[in-house]
Amino acid sequence: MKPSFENRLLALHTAHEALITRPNLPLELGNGVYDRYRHPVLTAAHAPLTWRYDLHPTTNPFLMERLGINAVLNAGAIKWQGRYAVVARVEGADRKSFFAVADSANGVDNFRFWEYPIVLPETDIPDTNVYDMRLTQHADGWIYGTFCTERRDPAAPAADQAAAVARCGIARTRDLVTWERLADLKTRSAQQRNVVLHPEFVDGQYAFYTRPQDGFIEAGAGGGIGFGLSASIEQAEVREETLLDRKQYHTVCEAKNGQGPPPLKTPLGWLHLAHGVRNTAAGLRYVLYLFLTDLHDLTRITHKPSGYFLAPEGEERIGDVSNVLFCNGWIADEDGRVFIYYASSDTRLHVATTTIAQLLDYVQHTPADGLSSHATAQAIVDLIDHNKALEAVASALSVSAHGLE
Ligand code: M1P
Repeated sequence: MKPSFENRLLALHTAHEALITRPNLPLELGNGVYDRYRHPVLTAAHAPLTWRYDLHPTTNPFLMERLGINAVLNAGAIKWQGRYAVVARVEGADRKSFFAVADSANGVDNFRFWEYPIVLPETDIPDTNVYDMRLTQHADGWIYGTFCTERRDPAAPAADQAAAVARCGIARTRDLVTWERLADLKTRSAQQRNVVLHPEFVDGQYAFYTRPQDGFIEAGAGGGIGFGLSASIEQAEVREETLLDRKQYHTVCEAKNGQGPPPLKTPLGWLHLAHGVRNTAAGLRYVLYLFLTDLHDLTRITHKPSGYFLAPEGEERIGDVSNVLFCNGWIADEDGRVFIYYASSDTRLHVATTTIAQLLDYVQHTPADGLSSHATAQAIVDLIDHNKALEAVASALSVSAHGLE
């Protein structure tokens, strides 16, 4: 027998609450750099029932889902009123993404969406799709969101309904509820994605990490993560971009790369998290990597470990766009703990936790990419020899300790 409307509503509500309040524990052992967690922190199923269902028996007697949610992914993040808040990219079944705030007391579980999603104001040229907001608590007192705004390419022929133009949209808020939309960022590049506002003024100007690209998918001649200044934020314009981190042959960012969240200021420099992309027979593979830039010369990389820091594992490998990790939000607590919010395969959002001390150790002491198989094998030989030297010291110490007995 079909359950009554009331019973089905109760069952839906019970399942939703159980999902949202499910504890999330770190996976055992880990790699010493960060801890992964057992469950994602946000999925499509976390979207409130009120967003998806008409809950009135007269207008929805079957209690069917009216507005499906397809995925919850790439989220900006910020510590907000003592809680861990993310502005997630929520993608409807209709393929349109929008932003919505969810927060949690401990940063690893019990994330709950706020009652309403954000209805972002538009510019004179309405966005078709907006996504991947980076949140920057700026020295000027505002919280800025920089995100990708996508519109159909006006030059594309009618037969081509896939060609799009991606630009950087900018909005600001003081409470994560009311947002003021500013003009889109102007740069020389035909397209921009993954644009991030630096949290401090640089030479009295607003500073942006950019990712110039020729086409909608291909970065093309846009050689990597760029950096540039703008006198205004209301009419932001970066006239000159300096390449900060280039894409490079046979590395994890051979095809393209992009800045993740705003960098974290540490005593040793600005700590950056970025994504690197390479092409494979199975399609693009997105992984996350770290690097450190000089505290004063923001375009100078001082440390860059080889390879990836975080790559898709297990169920993370599978989703709407498989083999993808993407991160545009992290939170550093005053006690040094760091919460990294990363999405897997354009489908769900996870957390990994670590500390500034671990991340700095990782960036300082992981060898840089030697750019050849020979160099990689040699780095392992060096590590083995280092460990053998320690063994020799340990056994010498043990011999002399026994000798003293
Ligand atoms: O599908 C993977 C990612 O692709 C784009 O990132 P990038 O511009 O670096 O290629 C974005 O659409 C991102 O949202 C998505 O996760």
